[in-house]
Amino acid sequence: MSRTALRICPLCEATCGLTLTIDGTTVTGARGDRDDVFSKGFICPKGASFGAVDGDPDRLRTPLVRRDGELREATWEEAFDAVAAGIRPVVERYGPNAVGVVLGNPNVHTVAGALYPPVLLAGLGTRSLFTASTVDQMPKHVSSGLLFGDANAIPVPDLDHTDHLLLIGANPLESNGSLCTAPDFPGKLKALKARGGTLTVVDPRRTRTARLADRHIAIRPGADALLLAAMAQVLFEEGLVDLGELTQHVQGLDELRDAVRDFTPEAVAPACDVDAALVRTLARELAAAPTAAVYGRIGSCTVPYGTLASWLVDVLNILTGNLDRPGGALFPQSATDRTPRPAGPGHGFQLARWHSRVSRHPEAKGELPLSALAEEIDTATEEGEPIRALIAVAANPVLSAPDGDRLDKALGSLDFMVSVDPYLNETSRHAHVVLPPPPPSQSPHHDFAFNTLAVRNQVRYTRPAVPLEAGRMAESEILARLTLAVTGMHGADPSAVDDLVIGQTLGKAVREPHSPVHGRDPQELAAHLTGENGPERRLDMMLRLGPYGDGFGVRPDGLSLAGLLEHPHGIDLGPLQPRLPQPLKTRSGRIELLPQPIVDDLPRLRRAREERPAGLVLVGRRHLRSNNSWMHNVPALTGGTNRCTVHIHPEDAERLGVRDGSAVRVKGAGGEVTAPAEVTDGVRRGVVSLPHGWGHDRPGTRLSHASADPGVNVNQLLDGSLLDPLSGNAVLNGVPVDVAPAD
Ligand SMILES: Nc1nc2c(c(=O)[nH]1)N[C@H]1C(S)=C(S)[C@@H](COP(=O)(O)OP(=O)(O)OC[C@H]3O[C@@H](n4cnc5c(=O)[nH]c(N)nc54)[C@H](O)[C@@H]3O)O[C@H]1N2
Ligand SMILES: Nc1nc2c(c(=O)[nH]1)N[C@H]1C(S)=C(S)[C@@H](COP(=O)(O)OP(=O)(O)OC[C@H]3O[C@@H](n4cnc5c(=O)[nH]c(N)nc54)[C@H](O)[C@@H]3O)O[C@H]1N2
Ligand code: SF4
Ligand SMILES: [Mo]
Repeated sequence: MSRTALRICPLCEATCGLTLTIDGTTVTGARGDRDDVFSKGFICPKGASFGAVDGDPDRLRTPLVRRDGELREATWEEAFDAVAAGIRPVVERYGPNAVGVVLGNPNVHTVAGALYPPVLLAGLGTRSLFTASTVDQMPKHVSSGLLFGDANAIPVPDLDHTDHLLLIGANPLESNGSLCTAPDFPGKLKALKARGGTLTVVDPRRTRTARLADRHIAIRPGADALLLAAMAQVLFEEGLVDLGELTQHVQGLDELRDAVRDFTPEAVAPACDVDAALVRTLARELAAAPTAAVYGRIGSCTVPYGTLASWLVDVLNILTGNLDRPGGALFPQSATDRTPRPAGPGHGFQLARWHSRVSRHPEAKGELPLSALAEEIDTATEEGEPIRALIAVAANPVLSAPDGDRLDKALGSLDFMVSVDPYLNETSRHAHVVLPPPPPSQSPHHDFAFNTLAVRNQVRYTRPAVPLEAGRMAESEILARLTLAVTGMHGADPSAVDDLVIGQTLGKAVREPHSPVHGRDPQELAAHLTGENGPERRLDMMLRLGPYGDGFGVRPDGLSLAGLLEHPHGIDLGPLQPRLPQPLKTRSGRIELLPQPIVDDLPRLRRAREERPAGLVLVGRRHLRSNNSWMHNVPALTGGTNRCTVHIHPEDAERLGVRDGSAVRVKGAGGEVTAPAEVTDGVRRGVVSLPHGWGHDRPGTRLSHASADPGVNVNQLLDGSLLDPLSGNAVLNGVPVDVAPAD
């Protein structure tokens, strides 16, 4: 007998609602949920393969514990005993910084990943935190921190209403969007064009997104900050700056005008390889559009000037009056956001409060660069202890971070490592304990992170579609028990972690004058919480305290978990609305247009006007049926055009004697790899492209399909030394490489 169940898709940032078909406890089908308030039936090939991803026979079913050098199946009790015995002595002997924590991308796609790592970090007190953010969007956090005083206040392009979208270094037709949660991003771009709007794409590759555009600019990789600075310069020079409603909220306009004065289109054109006249046209089009949004993603962040480019994206939105207005770029208001405080000056955003031990990289948002993880493990200094134990949650840095070979070796040298991961892969194979979460069908879902980045305010929650299989442990419980084990409370009831957070959060809320529960008794409030378990009670609390919440009875029509459960397809909370000045947390209480760290970094960009790469440079790419490093084990999602090949322009191929399909050797500062060439004019001259997340040929993994067609690890070409200095973000694009036929 088959049945259906609803499940929000966790496989990318679009968060589509799925209707799963379930036979017994097996997911046998997935289709788009047409009644989903947000995704309205959209699904992509990855979502359609939910059953295959969920039911992969290589997923681990029980914990693994290393004994006599080998990972063997163990009970949960044995596994957590081993974690406590492995981590505590390191903390006690060398201090908390000797324990590293690595948080990978899927943490933003799970309830557990949103709710527990913050408690684990607070309890452990380590500064050795590394996450996927520093191989991704950290530059955007830093620019938002500097401009708005809040690293998480990221404006989102109003896709449904804008008249003009300037899209930089993003390929949503393959990625389905990022830092812009929009189910059916492709459909939204087509709708933009259908209503007479225009789409401009800046990308060194002629991507599927670029082919949809009215204008595609094949910029030289890494030069976007120059292009954007020149557009700002043109807006000032031609009197096109018009802040509109924003004027009252902005400071530093005159200083900004001076700062960009020497980034003329003529001065940047050679480095960008974009015509000066075209730069002027882009600026004029942006200013002339009734509404417009500039949006930048991976190609604008994972480059040497990532923070400057991310800052300039919002500078252009501000200079054209498009920030915080419908059709422009707005700040979403999520249902689990904290109760909005009244507008006014805040604490501001600080960088470099501490530094990494070996290369003295500044922290950003409490994190150190993932690029520095290997050296923080393998290099002794007088500054302090190296990392001797590691906690990795949903992370595969051996493939996703620069110089995987060095990290691979470093992980092998640790005193102790624990991985929370469903697979035995390139990273978790080094663990002493592997704690496998259940597959997504057995897990609840709510998008704590992506609702703060969504193009429409809405809220949805799905309970597990399939009951927890015997012997499985919910990922929330795994992370709660892990938290207890590493903070010296091994064996305590895992609900203690949730009770602690609930007690602290409510205790704080009742003291805040602007909170709907101001002055009430936290214990009385806690007794009102509903839900079947700790995570549900915490979701209930956040919804009720949040901007749409019932305020624990103050607004009877407001949101609560019970109310949300009555709407299995979600609740629509309306289009994005202007919110300024409320989101601002700068010390001035205004948007600080030209913050000092940006001023200090601009000379570097000035020098970049003279830079021209001598040889080829490398960029990445994503395939619609991929997801970073962990979906190559699903046969339904591999093969066809989803291959680990080197894209190279026909003219470069001919000059180098590279034939289509032949093997080419690509060499970078960190090493070399050999992969088949695909000669295509889909990349511009001077640029080659390899996808990331491949290289599944290391021994000791359990990835039967992926290891049969392993591909190569593009990140081996990097040595980890190239970073965006303000954010510590790895430079993954625009990296110099040598290319030659392999024979
Ligand atoms: N060259 C190059 N490198 C890149 C990029 C690039 O564009 N170019 N992109 C970068 C970006 S944007 C990112 S986000 C990073 C991603 O890099 P990582 O953060 O390492 O993420 P993934 O590669 O997705 O690997 C995720 C891990 O989580 C596990 N996992 C899957 N589902 C779950 C789950 O539900 N729970 C738990 N606990 N674990 C789970 C997987 O088995 C895998 O081991 O890669 C970066 N690396
Ligand atoms: N199918 C699929 N979807 C995914 C993922 C996946 O692996 N596969 N990963 C998810 C994750 S973790 C993320 S962060 C998002 C990323 O989402 P996107 O940013 O949309 O991802 P990409 O497809 O890598 O697009 C980046 C584009 O930047 C271009 N580029 C490279 N260098 C430069 C440059 O210097 N300047 C400019 N202007 N462009 C440049 C590349 O050619 C590429 O087309 O995707 C998410 N969705
Ligand atoms: S677009 Fe993303 S969220 Fe939607 S079905 Fe595909 S993978 Fe899932
Ligand atoms: Mo990412």
